[in-house]
Order: sequence, then C-alpha cells, then structure tokens
Amino acid sequence: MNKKNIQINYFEEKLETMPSDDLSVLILERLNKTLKYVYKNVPFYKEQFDNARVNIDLIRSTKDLKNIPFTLKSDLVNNYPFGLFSSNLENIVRIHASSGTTAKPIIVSYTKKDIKVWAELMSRVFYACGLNKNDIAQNAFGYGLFTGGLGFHYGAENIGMTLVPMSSGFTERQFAMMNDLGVTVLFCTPSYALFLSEELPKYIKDTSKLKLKKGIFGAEPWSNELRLKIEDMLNIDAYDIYGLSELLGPGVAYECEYKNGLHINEDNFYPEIIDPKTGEVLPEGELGELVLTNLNQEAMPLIRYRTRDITSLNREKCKCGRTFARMKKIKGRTDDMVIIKGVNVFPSQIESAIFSFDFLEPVYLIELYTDNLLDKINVLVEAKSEIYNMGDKKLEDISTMLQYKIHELIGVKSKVTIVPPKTLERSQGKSKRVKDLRKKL
Ligand code: DLL
Repeated sequence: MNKKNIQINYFEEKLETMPSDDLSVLILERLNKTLKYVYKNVPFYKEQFDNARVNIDLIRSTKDLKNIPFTLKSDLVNNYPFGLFSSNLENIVRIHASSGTTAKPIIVSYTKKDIKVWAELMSRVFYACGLNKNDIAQNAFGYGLFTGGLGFHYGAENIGMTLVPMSSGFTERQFAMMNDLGVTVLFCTPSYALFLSEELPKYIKDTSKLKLKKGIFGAEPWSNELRLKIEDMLNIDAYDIYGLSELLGPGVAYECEYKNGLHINEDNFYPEIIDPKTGEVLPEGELGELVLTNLNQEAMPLIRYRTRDITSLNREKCKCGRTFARMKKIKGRTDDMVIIKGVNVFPSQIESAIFSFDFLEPVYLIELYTDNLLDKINVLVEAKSEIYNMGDKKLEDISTMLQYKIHELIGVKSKVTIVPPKTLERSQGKSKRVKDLRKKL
C-alpha cells in the first residue's frame, strides 16, 4: 500500500521520544532495580549470580550485563511451575503459557501492575500503526493460555477502541463480523491473514463495502513478500508485531508507519544481540540471537533471556521520532534454522524465493530428509490452478525456476515438488513450515 500522509501519533510521547542519553539513564536505573529485586526474591537468580561471582551492586552500565549468566527456556521448564516467580501467588492475577515443544509447558505470570503495563505497551503499538479509539478491531488471535488474544484485547480496550474478541476459526463468522460491523483493523497471525485473504472472495462478493484498512500481524516469522501479498489481497496496510510469552507477550517490538524495523519498547525490555554459538555480545548492526532483559515487570522478570530469535539492532532515531532501538524483522529462530552442507538456512529465505513468483500459491512446506547420509531439502509448494492444469512440462519448468531462485538466495540446491492448489495445510494460528523426516543417527 502506498503511504499517503503519515500522521505521527504517540501513546506516551515523552517516553517514546526520550533523548537517548536520558533513555540510557532510565534503563540503567530500572536494570539495577530489577537485578536487586530478582536477587532478593528468586532463589534461582541468587544462585546464578553468586555462582558467576556477579556483584549486582557493581553494575554501572548496560555493558556490565555481559558478566551475568543467560536465562534459558530450559530454566523455565526446570523451575516449572512457580520457581521463577518474584511475587507471591497472592499478588499474581493472571497466568499464561507458551505453546512449548516440550512435554511440560512453560508458564508465565502477571501482577495487576504487569497487566496494566502490558496494556500500555500494546497501546503504544496501536498508536504507532495509526489506530485510535475510533477504530473497530477484529481480534482473531487465539484467546486462552496463548498471550495473543488477551494481550491485544487489553491494549485495544485501553485506548478505547471497539474490540471484537473473535479468536481464530469460524471463517464465515469472521467475514460476517468484518462486513456487518465495519471492522477497520484485523489482528492475527500472518498465516491466518493469508488464509482469510484466500477465503475472502467466497464470503464477500462486494469487497468495496469493507472498511478494513489495517492489519497487525505477528507471533511467527513472515517475509516482506508475504506482507505485500496480504496487503494486496485484503487491500490493507499490514504491520509486524513481535513478542514472546516469557516477556509479557505481544508488544515487545512493533512497526511504526515507516515500517523501517520494529521499535523495541526499550524502557521495558533491554535488548542485546549475541553470537548464538559463543554467547558473546555482538556490535550494533550484526545479525545474531536476541537476548532480552525485563526492566519493568513484577511477577516474573527475566534477566538476559535467550529468545532464540535471529535479528539485528539499530539505534538510530527513526523518522517517526521514536528513539527506542529498532530490530530488523525476525529472520527465524535458531531452532528452525537448518544447516545444509554447512550453510545456515531459514524458512523465511525460502519463503522469499517462493513469493517472488506470481504463479505459485503463497503456501509451502519444507521437508528435511536424508539422502546418502546427507541432509537435504524438499520444498513443497502449490501452483495456482490455471498453471497446475497446464501439464507436466509446465510444472517441471516452474520447479526448475524455483530451484534456481532458492539456490541463488541461499546458496544451497534443493528439491522442489509442485503440488496441486489447496492441498497443503492452512494454519489458523502459527504455521509449522518445516517437517523433519531426517533419519536420526
Ligand atoms: O507469539 C506472542 C505474540 C502474540 C507475538 C501475538 C505477536 C503477536 P509465543 O507463543 O511465546 O508468544 O511465541 C514467541 O514467536 O520467540 C518468535 O520466535 C515468534 N514470534 C513472535 N512474533 C514474531 C514476529 C507470541 N513478529 C515466539 N516475527 C518468538 C517473527 C515472531 N517471529
């Protein structure tokens, strides 16, 4: 979508545009407070800091953080359910859980103040995307233990938006509400937005009457190419939002109308980028794993939490006036990265290759398999029906073109299997893009 007049709105202007020196002072102040707080209240952190011989009274700058051990997802699993709580249960008003891949979920907790802070952080997101109390939002993130539903819900109510708590599923009802209520903004995963884009023509014959103008999508990696597809199919302006349950949920970082990286709510989450192999802190601009320290949470602040998400940081002031550090769109997770012939490959790179061809449907699955003891990739992708019906020769040509493009982008040869349209699974939440069929040695 073309940007016409960008009108910059802040929810908390003083904080969001704070001069960087003042922001550094605020961050250090909150960091020191948080370190003392967890040292006093969480035996896990007392032990971590003591074992690493860290004297938290001697943290004089954020650079000193590098001496503090990381917190890992396994620490949350091992301390399940209440081990990392800093507050007594009587002060906890909410629990969420992450859809972990391990048998035990990880749970996260919130005090009343945490819920308020979270709603305010989400309010910043909405203002940054140009929304206000006059908007009508359709929240198609899942409600329940997942943080998407209630995270968006409280943020939207906080600025007085009219919010329709749809959750995902029930396609017909999604479109009925969108149409009848004059919904102006949609919240969901990019996969679900794509699914709705594909279904739209079936349910709404005259789309010119729809009031939908924006979408805020997140909870999974998605490429800029997918953004353009969704924007085109739904005729909206789409924004990226990032977050994770371990640090409140959605609202850690978000795009403003310039869409030039995601602003990290830095007065609440201090970001570092590390080399995922060595743990060493990397300089600004380098790609690595995002590590976040909570600066303003009561129930369960985490220190140097390894997110496993790959991105880079930029501390230049944005054109919108916000001074918070920005991170690039997430490239993928270290867990989703596959190493093929020594090359690191992320699903999002393959997605970019696929989405550059108009004759393919924007749905794919990456299969990893073993051939002659070597790891290989098979990319399954749907051709549009008019192309699929052109016969085998056409499909072979397409497959060769895509193979070439993938090779060019990631430097690795892959197999490409063109499948009939609408045969791969569509997701109503987070998509599973990679299927690992490799033989375990
Ligand atoms: O996905 C919270 C959320 C809800 C974020 C709604 C945005 C919108 P989890 O289920 O704990 O929490 O999953 C967190 O999802 O570590 C990333 O790997 C991935 N993720 C979240 N947002 C993005 C994004 C929520 N915008 C994990 N781009 C994170 C890429 C994302 N990956």
